[in-house]
Amino acid sequence: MSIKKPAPDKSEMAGTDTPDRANTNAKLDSLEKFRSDATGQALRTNQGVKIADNQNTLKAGPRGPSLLEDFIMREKITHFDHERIPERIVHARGTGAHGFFQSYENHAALTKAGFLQDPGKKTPVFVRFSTVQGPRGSGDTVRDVRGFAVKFFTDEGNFDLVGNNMPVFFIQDAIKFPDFVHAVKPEPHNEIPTGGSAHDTFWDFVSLVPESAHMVIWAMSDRAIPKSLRSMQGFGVHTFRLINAEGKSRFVKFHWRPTAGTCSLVWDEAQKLAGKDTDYHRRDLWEAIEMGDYPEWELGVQIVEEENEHDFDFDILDPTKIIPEEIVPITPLGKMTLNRNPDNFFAEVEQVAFCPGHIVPGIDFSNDPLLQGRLFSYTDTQISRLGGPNFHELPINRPVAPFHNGQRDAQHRTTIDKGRASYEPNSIDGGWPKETPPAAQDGGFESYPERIDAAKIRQRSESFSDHFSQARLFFNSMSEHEKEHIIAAYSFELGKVEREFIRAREVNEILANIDLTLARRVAQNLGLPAPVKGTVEVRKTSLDRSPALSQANLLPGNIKTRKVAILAANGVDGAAIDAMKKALEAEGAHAKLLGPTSAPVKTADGKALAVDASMEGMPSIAFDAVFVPGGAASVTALSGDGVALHYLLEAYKHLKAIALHGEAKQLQDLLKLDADVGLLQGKDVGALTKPFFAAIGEHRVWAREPKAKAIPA
Ligand code: HDE
Repeated sequence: MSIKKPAPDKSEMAGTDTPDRANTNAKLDSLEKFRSDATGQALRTNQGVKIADNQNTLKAGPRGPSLLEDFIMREKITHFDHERIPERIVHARGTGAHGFFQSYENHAALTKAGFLQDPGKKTPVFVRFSTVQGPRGSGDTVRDVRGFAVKFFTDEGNFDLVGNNMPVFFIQDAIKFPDFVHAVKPEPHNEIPTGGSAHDTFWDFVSLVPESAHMVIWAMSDRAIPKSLRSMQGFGVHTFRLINAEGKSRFVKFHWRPTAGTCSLVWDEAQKLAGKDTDYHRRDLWEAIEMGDYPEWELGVQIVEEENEHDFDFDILDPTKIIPEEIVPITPLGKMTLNRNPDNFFAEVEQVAFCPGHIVPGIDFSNDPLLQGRLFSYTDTQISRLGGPNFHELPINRPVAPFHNGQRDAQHRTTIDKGRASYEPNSIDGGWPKETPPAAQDGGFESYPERIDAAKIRQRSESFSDHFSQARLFFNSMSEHEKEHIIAAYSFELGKVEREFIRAREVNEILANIDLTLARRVAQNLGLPAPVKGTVEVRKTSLDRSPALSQANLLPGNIKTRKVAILAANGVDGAAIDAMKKALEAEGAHAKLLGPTSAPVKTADGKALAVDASMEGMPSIAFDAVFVPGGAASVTALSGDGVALHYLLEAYKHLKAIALHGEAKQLQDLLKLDADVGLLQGKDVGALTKPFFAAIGEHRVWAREPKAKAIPA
């Protein structure tokens, strides 16, 4: 007996829905925001042929072999077999969003770049954030540098600002990049570790390469575990040039400053999140945009006049150096807002192709040897990653400015070029397309005519030789808790290094040259002898501290978009929930009601409240703060619920603000937690909100940290 294709479920056929099913479908329909273009369309092959049966391969009889002639099955499987493309060699894990950039004013005095001139103009952008070390599927919250790549679709062509969330880099010359990346990537014999630098090859390399010292201390700081992609600064890293219509060039460093402030996770939280929610950063960005909490960054530049190029005690071409903001303040240029999630991750986030060489008239490169090498690398890598030189035709990469030239053919060409002249000059197509002299209105790109008079030589400039002063400046500029985190991070990472000589080299030849206390504390944690002095002489520099480097000074002064968990069980005080929710909403913050399970909880006065999730489903690590409303029965239930107690202990350990209302004070006694500026209790929700919100606004209760260490992880 042959087995027939099952008859379609009648309830799925239009017009035959049961009333219940029809209701559910209508509801799901109205929820579906990411609708396919194929809605209402017949299933067809890539050749446009309608498909009658998508369930069964063509076979010689119901139990017989499959037939090669089944072009429908072969087309489908062949396409599937080739669905993956090579992931990025670095920055493979990432996510992206669309938005726009708007200039604050006309910056024509600084640059002729059009998108920085008309304040009324909204230039579309696409941003991709990434980690560096891990593969596509690795965790978001690992200790790593974050990529911060912005594509501006300007009327004069694409400008890519391909930066990071740290202002310096590990190496000074591009020729060292493959060595650095081989050292930091998972080790070649066993492909371990995924998404981290706590392993021998990384520390072997950086302990042998002192120019990495400054970047490594940034990577051991809280900057490497950002709270969200929305709370990261971005940096162009290299020195660039801005050039105005008169041809005047100035050196600049690009900065992105999030209006939501800059802050980080704590280490235990970051590690747990990497397991409990691999997509934590990706999800946060996605949800913020869906909710209308559009993330914003201010773009600014530090400007150095040409004649002041050599005025610093470092070389502005050296990518391992910052220009401290206290020496050259940031001039704000405009604001970027991200307001639209991608429609398709692969087509947009995966296929977007950035390149520092994508610049527009009014912007130019400096001679930073790392930047110079990058100008070659990015286009080259896209050719193997995206399968040929036509990646600029992919929708996410296409400039809004039209492109016409004599480039033709190659893999994946989608433009149908017309005409016979694919060369220039020509006379048979009227000479088109033609060059535009730079001096003309909307003139063509012109490189800055920098005078070069030098020997062809392989040599590092002597002005690049101070590797420790700025690492020391960074450490000295940290608040006490940030310093402790840095010591803990070096100790953790080096503790994972198997070879003791590598640990010792990092401590004695790198850390001891940055700061002896740092070196000694790390040595102590590793059981190594304390270094007595550094191996290189300390250089005198013009600045000892740069407060702009400490995240303690970078908070926004509000609690906008912060997330608060409300823990409740049956018998909860419903009015307290309402009051807290209202107060949070008024500040632009968000609350989620969590119960022991996903079932609704009953208030003391008998109302059923739908919960957003169970406490297990949305752990404390996904929130900035916790509120426990009163209600005797609810608090008694939570007191006997291990998940609820762990919730509070964990939030306490991660230094989050906790407000206990009414009877919920019992939980503090039960868990033996000392009240502090962020662990508050009170009978009146109205009175609780002020100190509670102030504590949330401080991001974390740093003063609690020594005590929190005693709480089991
Ligand atoms: Fe990259 N880098 N990089 N890099 N980089 C890549 O290009 C490279 C460097 C950065 O979201 C690759 O398309 C070299 C500094 C970001 O798609 C590759 C050198 C900075 C992204 C490449 C550097 C960056 C990349 C891999 C040393 C901060 C992700 C895939 C000379 C200013 C872009 C790709 C995205 C990606 C090469 C150093 C930022 C291989 C040779 C410094 C944000 O071309």
